[in-house]
Amino acid sequence: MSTAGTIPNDTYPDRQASVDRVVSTASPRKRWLLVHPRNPARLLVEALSKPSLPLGLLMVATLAQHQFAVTLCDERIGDTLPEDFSAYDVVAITARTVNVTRAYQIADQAMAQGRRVILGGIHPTMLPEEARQHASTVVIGEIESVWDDLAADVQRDTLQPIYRAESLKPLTDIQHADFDLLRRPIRQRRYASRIPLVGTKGCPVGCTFCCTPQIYGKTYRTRTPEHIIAEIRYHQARMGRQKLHFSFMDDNISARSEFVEELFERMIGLNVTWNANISMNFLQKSHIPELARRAGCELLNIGFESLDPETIKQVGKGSNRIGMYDTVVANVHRQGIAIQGYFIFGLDTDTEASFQQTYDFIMRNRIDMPVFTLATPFPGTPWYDEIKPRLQHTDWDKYDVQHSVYAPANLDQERLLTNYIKLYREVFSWRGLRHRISWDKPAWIKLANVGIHFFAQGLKPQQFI
Ligand code: B12
Ligand code: SF4
Repeated sequence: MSTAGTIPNDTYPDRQASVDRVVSTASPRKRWLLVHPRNPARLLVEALSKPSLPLGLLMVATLAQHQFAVTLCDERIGDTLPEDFSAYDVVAITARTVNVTRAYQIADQAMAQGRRVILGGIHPTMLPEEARQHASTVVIGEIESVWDDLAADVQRDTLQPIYRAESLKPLTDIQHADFDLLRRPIRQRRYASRIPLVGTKGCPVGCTFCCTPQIYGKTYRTRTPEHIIAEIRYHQARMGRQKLHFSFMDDNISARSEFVEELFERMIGLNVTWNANISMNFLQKSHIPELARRAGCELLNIGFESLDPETIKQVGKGSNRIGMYDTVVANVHRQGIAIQGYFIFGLDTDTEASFQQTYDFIMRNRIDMPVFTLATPFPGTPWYDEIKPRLQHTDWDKYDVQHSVYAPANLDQERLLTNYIKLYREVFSWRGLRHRISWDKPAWIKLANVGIHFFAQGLKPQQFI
């Protein structure tokens, strides 16, 4: 288990000078600036709550702090980047597709000032050649699997252009993030309160639009329940209270049922609440939601995606059985657990009827927190290769699942967007809210629904293009 918890003095750059003076014979530690770039526009997910804690970047910092002086800069919470990067030897930047243009701006600026620039995260993993044009080095995949080589090369100044994890480390060998790196509680308060936690990585389902199978293949790795519970207790000790809210960052927590059942059993009595992405087929067994509730589950995130069997087939989501949707919802709701249901629009199989089917399903089943997304072909996925000749642009700022970037086969973009907005307005109308939301659900779900009600009133088709 990690010894995370103590921060070497040199994580504080302002204290570094005195440390360097004392240890005058040793060569000074190289300094890393770790950057989370801002998103181009306020994402809906961030308009309704504060930005989520940057777990990927924290994992990098957790490893780096043992050998280097690290400073975190998260533009999403208002941190300002220096104009002059000369205080740092390495500028390491995380990027998803939606913020990669900003990441490249920062990388170009740091490169122009002669800094070593390392790009990592989902987008550089999917398009390493593109990322290479802006950086000294690109890390493909998770940092833990390449760290030893990368760190040694930084020390010797022999950085290679690409580091690719040849084999993935067992998750039991990966230490959890050191949250003391956030330094002050005040900094932590600028993030959403849910604490990110990882139980598993990967997903065997293999949907064609998803990046996960490209990053991890169909490998599915789990930590042990003991590891996860020890991490929960680490947070309880750090925060000085038992009652905490966690968010599992897992792609799909349920791909190995013996693991997840044991985990839920062991979590009973910890006095925490949590949410997680979960496959709907796993919830067909009614004892699972019951176990989840006893373990503190407050909300499950379920990718229903579509009510059309053709669409489910097209995206390769073999875990979804449309005939079972209603049963799954009933099983979850019977336990008082709320559902965040994801629905995707704009695939080639979609027609105007898809919107009505989704509306009927949501209202009939009183889905607590529906999330609508526009089908976005992310580079590196099989579906991206298929759609590529039809893409209207690759302005990555707009690859945020709230922009239409190609015209689907059976709907022109105007009809797609008109129906999309209509669905938003109806599902989030006051009538829709009264019908769907049972008032015993957590306050934040009600508030988020009210927030989206107002957001939906102002929607215009142009903002989705
Ligand atoms: C949990 C999750 C969320 C959560 C939390 C997000 C967060 N802040 O972390 C929520 C629900 C908020 C969310 C929102 C969104 N998400 Co999301 N999300 C995920 C999910 C399932 C796990 C992410 C995670 O935390 N993994 C665990 C951490 C430890 O891993 P990591 O971040 O990848 O970091 C590791 C490596 O990438 C690498 N690394 C990362 N950064 C760096 C930097 C350097 C310098 C180096 C060397 C290495 C390195 O090392 C890290 C440690 O191993 C992923 C799927 C996936 N497997 O990536 C989708 C995923 C990242 N999300 C995706 C999308 C599209 C979104 C949204 C745009 C969608 C929306 N509905 O609005 C928003 C964008 C939010 C934002 N601000 O960027 C896509 C991104 C596709 C892309 N190409 O960019 C993914 C890949 C899912 C998919 N459809 O394929 N998401
Ligand atoms: S089930 Fe979810 S995580 Fe798994 S491949 Fe499909 S979209 Fe990705």
